[in-house]
Amino acid sequence: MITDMHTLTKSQYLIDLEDKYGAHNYHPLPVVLERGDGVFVWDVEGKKYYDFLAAYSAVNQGHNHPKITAALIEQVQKLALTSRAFYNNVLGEYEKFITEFFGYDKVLPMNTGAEGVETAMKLARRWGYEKKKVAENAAKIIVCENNFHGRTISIISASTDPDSYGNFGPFTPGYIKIPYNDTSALAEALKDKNVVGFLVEPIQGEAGVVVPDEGYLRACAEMCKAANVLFIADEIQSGIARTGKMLACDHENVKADILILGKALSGGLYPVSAVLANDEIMLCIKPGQHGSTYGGNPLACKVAIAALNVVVDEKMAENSEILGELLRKELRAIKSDMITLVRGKGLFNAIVIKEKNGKTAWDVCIKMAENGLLAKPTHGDIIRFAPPLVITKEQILDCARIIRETILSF
Ligand code: IF1
Repeated sequence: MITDMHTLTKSQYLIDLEDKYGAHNYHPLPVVLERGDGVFVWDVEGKKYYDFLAAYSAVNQGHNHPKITAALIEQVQKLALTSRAFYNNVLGEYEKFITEFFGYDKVLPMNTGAEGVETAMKLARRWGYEKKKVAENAAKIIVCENNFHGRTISIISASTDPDSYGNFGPFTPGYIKIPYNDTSALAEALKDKNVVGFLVEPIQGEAGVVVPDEGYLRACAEMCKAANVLFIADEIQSGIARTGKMLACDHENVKADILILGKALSGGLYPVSAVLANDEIMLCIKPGQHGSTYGGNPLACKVAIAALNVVVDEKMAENSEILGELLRKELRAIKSDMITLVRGKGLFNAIVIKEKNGKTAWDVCIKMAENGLLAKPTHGDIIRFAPPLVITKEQILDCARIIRETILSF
């Protein structure tokens, strides 16, 4: 029953609207946001919060970054969408910019991260048939347990999380699932001559910011090369300066054969994803064999150029590196048996919470929200901390104080 707005708080009224008229595919924290600016967001009651989730690392550049919004506003008043039936004056410039930015021959532009992952998988299979001469429909892709690559049927077919794949069968075949951070398991899987690709998150985000051992990515890349298998990096969440380098793979000087970007590629202003690869792989897809209505639209291109430029101009990777170290030091100094683990790289961090007096990670997030900091649990006991990369040292220390005071209040 929707009571009129006057008898309920505005937040509750809007929560009730979503409950009645929206699919129940999320369980959000009971906070109704209305405005964002940089590291801050405000709810409909005017309460101000630090945003420590940054839309799962889509808002690395801070909410409504002026240079990205300016690029969006300027282009939207000229030409937003042509489809790829025709050329336009922006796409080629963007393609040149982003391929030179990351060092690849070509880019295939898409919109959401999942579309980028699907595109990468199609490229790997096509390369497998045309270049590696794998028998038709026999191509396999190695993935890691506890991965998260998106929500489409073929992507959840690669998932080991029942919440992702449960009751959505039948599933797409052609995956080999191995433990993450385990090079011997990869070596074993690479013996299968039908393997065309190894799809991996350089740091597993949804799993709870799981950082693999030093050298894991380099070893995997070398093993894939030796086995003539494509190393496919899903940097949709770990990329764009989140971990203290432009790409998480940069920490080990690994260059993926196929690089998948999304989220902060647009700074949260517009859905933009991209798949980058060299000609030997990219040219396996011919005209009319893949695409999307909005893929590579002029608006997305201008937003992405601005979003990448501000990351470099404002040294966001360096800031992420330095302040990530500081945040972990502050979190590790909290004297509480509720925090059993602090882990991360750059400003991509998580803490593991041990239930105390019946209080869980969810209760901690509710209390942090009351204290002015927004974060959300993943997999029950893990709280991800991923603020916009424009955050300052003073703000990080203020946030660490809020987290500390909240934890110690239980
Ligand atoms: C939700 C998770 C994070 C991603 C990686 C591909 C995608 C994602 C490494 C797909 C998307 C989002 C999806 C969103 C919440 C969020 C999420 F909790 F779902 F798993 F960040 F960890 N690869 N992650 O993290 O990109 O299609 O969403 O643009 O589905 O709840 P997308």
